[in-house]
Amino acid sequence: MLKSLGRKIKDSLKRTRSVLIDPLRDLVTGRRLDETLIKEIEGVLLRADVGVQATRRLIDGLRADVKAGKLSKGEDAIGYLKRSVSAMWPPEDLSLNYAAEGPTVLLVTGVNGVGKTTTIAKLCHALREDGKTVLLGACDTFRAGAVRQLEVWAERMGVDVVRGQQGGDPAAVAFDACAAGASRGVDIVILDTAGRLQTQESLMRQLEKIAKVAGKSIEGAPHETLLVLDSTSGQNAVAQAEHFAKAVPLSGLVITKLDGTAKGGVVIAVREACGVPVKFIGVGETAEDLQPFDPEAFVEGLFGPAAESA
Ligand SMILES: Nc1nc2c(ncn2[C@@H]2O[C@H](COP(=O)(O)OP(=O)(O)OP(=O)(O)O)[C@@H](O)[C@H]2O)c(=O)[nH]1
Ligand SMILES: [Mg+2]
Repeated sequence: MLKSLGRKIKDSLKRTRSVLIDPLRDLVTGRRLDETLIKEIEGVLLRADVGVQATRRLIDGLRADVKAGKLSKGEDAIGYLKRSVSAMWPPEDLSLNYAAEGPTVLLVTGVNGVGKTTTIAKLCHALREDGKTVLLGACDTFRAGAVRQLEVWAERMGVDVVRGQQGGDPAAVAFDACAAGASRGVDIVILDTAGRLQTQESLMRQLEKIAKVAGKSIEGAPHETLLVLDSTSGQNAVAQAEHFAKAVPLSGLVITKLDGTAKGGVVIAVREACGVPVKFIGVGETAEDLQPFDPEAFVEGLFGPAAESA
């Protein structure tokens, strides 16, 4: 499902490149890789939202390689960063985890406005292109207009939505959606949920309940619990990933809005902070603007030479 398009990824990282690789190149060109330069590189990484933890590890490694005589020119730092960031994603399966039998249930969560519903529409689009049948569960019974928003996408895509009462129990909608998915024999059930802050205890418990109830309806569900993070929120996204991962077992992350931000370095920060794999990235507002996370294309997009303007 979904082919990674290096150019689309690179294009979406344009603004991030302007605070990361562009200033790095300006800094290192023709200079010796000494402590002054290392400190300046550290400053660029921090400003580009790579995060304190990842930056520290990368800079310590850089310093060690310089001490060991492996690197000496300023330009060497770029190759080092590219290699070290690549090594953060050893080969792992980043595709969706499908149920062995019966519908696969995807639970989508995250804080308010990060792009959950839009991501569901994009996933739905990609799955439909793949010939899969999809049913949506409108478990955001909280926000007025949330169900309608999902229904508008669903109509465009030609898929059905299971809904409940406004203000009703979202877990009940999850149960009904899974049950309907099983009885209709659909391939995928995707559950949309209301935005919740990671610090809202009762809402985090509600999320646990939604997951549990889905599992009562379909064995092994949810087969994927995807946390959606908005890249424009920078280091706050890291805190969200850490907190949600403690509340529910997450199987994947979706990092949205990379197209409009200079904070794409946050993908590195999130990776360093929690082991949950980034499975998809959002690179725009239309149904086609979802990309599978491709570490190689991502690192090339961040640190590689500029895209040709074709
Ligand atoms: N540029 C850009 N905008 C996006 C992306 N993903 C989502 N958006 C926009 O972000 C806004 C919020 O998206 P929603 O999908 O409603 O977010 P949500 O998490 O469901 O919001 P709540 O249900 O209110 O918590 C919308 O205007 C989307 O068009 C993306 O990858 N890129
Ligand atoms: Mg929503």
